[in-house]
Amino acid sequence: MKAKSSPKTLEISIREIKIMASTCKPKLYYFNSPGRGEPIRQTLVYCNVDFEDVRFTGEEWAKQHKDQSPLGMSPFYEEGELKLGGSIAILRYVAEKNGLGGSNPVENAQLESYSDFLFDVSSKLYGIVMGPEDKRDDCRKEFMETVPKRLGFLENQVKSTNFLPADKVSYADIQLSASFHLFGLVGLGDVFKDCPKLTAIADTISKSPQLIEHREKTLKLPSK
Ligand SMILES: N[C@@H](CCC(=O)N[C@@H](CS)C(=O)NCC(=O)O)C(=O)O
Repeated sequence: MKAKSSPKTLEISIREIKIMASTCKPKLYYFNSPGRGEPIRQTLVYCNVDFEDVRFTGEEWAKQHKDQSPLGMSPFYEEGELKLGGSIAILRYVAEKNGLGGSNPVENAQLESYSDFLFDVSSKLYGIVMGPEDKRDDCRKEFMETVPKRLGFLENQVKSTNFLPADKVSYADIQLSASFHLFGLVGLGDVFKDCPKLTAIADTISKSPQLIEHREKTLKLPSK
């Protein structure tokens, strides 16, 4: 019979994983498109984290990466022995590690809810840029009809603070700024026109020199 690990052994191995995770160059795996990977990329870039931005095609995903990912989905993240799947979990992890998480359980919960909201809203872009050609105009129309109202709810969440949801930059602000930039790139920036507070946050984040460089280098206007 195999010997069970003692609590002490377990404790050491968890500590070792933590040490390895803190010293290894992280790798973020996602398709060569913005999608659910982009807020994580931009958070890492904003925090000047030296990471490997592993990008692939659909074919490469199926052949090489799907089985390598912890939950069979993309994005996924590696840092030493740590393998993490799920875009919100990865985003939250890299943000907390780099000082962009919440300061207490309430802020943590608020951040996660805003992050989830922003992933949902941004997913409405897929039909417009990647859907069947003959359906794209309808998707665009639906986007313009529904997204401004949804963003209005988030706008109302920004009370007297400068950022989401407090006075210091968080990963939800980076994600907001990434969406704001992307919507603008595909000619949908008008959805923010009645959201002055969200626009101000996005503008502040977008001034980061490393984000400007990353966006210029990696985000191209999708061809129609
Ligand atoms: N809830 C997951 C959803 C991930 C997801 O749907 N990923 C898609 C790409 S955006 C994917 O991996 N598709 C390929 C597959 O399922 O094999 C997350 O947020 O990470």
